[in-house]
Amino acid sequence: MMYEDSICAPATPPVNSPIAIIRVSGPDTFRAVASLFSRPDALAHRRAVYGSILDGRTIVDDVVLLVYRAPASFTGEDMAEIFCHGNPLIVNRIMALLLARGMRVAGPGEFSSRAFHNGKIDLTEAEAINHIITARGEWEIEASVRQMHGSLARAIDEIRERLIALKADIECGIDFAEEEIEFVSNSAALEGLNYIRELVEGVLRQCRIGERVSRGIDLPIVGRPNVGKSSVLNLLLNAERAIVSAVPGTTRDTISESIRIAGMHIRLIDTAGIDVPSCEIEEMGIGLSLAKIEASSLLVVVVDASTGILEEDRRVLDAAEGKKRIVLINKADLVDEAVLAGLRGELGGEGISFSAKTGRGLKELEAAVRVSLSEDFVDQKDFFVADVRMTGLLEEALTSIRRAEGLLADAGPAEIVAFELQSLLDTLAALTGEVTPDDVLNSIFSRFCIGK
Ligand SMILES: Nc1nc2c(ncn2[C@@H]2O[C@H](COP(=O)(O)OP(=O)(O)OP(=O)(O)O)[C@@H](O)[C@H]2O)c(=O)[nH]1
Ligand SMILES: [Mg+2]
Repeated sequence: MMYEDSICAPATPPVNSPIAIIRVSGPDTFRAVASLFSRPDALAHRRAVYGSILDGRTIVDDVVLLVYRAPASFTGEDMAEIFCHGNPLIVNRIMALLLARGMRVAGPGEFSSRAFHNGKIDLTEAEAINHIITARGEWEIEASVRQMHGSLARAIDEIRERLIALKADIECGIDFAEEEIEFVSNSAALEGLNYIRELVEGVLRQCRIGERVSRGIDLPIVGRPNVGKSSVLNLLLNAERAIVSAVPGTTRDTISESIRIAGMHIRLIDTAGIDVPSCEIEEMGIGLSLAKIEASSLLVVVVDASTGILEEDRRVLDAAEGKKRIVLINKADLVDEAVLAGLRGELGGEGISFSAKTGRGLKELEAAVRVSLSEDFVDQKDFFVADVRMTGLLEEALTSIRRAEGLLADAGPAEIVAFELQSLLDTLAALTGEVTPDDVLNSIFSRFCIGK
């Protein structure tokens, strides 16, 4: 698609910084930048040229100007990048000069949208680029970079190729129906389709993992009242985030904060102590705590070394049964080593001697979190970053595969099977954006930053 208008936008935030970048894209790019640059003749494809931006005879700033000739640019159009000094006043002034030359300020994601329409990237790659910018953990960045290089696009391609071949086989059977030659047996077709379903399920699973990773892994800190849960949270955050007091039942609501452990974005959740409630508010808080235990796959259970393991602690440990849990024997500073060893024995050898007061055990806790997470994610580091639209389409694809499987199993008419496979192909095409309505595309790209 050729766009007739040209767009420009700062690609860096409006703050004082050493350098800021202004991007320009569209057919008027070269004419516009050449007209405000001191060395227009030096400009050449992908060559960084040092010179001045001029407003008439006034020098606005000295910059490095880089131009890209279509189609060898991010958007696939003629493009320029102006590297000026990072003062928003300078950026605004250069922007004004560009606007005076007939450019328009780009909307959010408009550069990426042009790259998409010009066939430079598909939607899975566009999504990945956006994720590289917003990711909050190294793993997410790694996966996003792979996807920008086409990991998800290739996975979908493989599925489509198999599907096209299968559909062709089935259609062949339709064409030659009178001749009573069976081109593909129902059972062979079913087998082929089963395999395709497994591939789609695999992609969906990898997208779900990506979703979990980018949302952040929930890590609730649970336990009986007053064992030091809020103190543990504060220690991990290195901030006085939650109220700590000697009064049991201090925390009544859940408090969540983000941290990073082992390259993963984690949402630590402080919870109300689990006990027999003495009022309605406490009861609600305890309800929330139990819900957090239920919803999480990994938990930190805190017990109090100075009081020992009580009946209430057992109840919490039981509620966490079947979950991965890290037990902290907190307030280790108040007891001696023999007591700690005894408590660990009572817990069946489990438990890290911990003190939210002295920081003892912090390294072990982080290591334990790291180990649990890598057990969960080690084989799955190659997840995909997908938005709800993509996971929705994958679910739709699965439904349609199951329908086709049912038809094949019942030896249904080949025409209907082929029809079902075609609708499946259309769904897959929507994933990469080949057949995606404009309003959907607009809403996708509007989530991107301006200048991206
Ligand atoms: N000596 C010592 N005291 C601690 C330690 N951790 C917490 N405390 C004290 O234990 C008391 C309870 O701490 P909190 O962090 O409020 O406990 P909590 O589990 O969040 O309590 P609730 O919110 O009421 O369920 C406070 O007086 C803390 O100062 C520790 O490691 N050593
Ligand atoms: Mg608390």
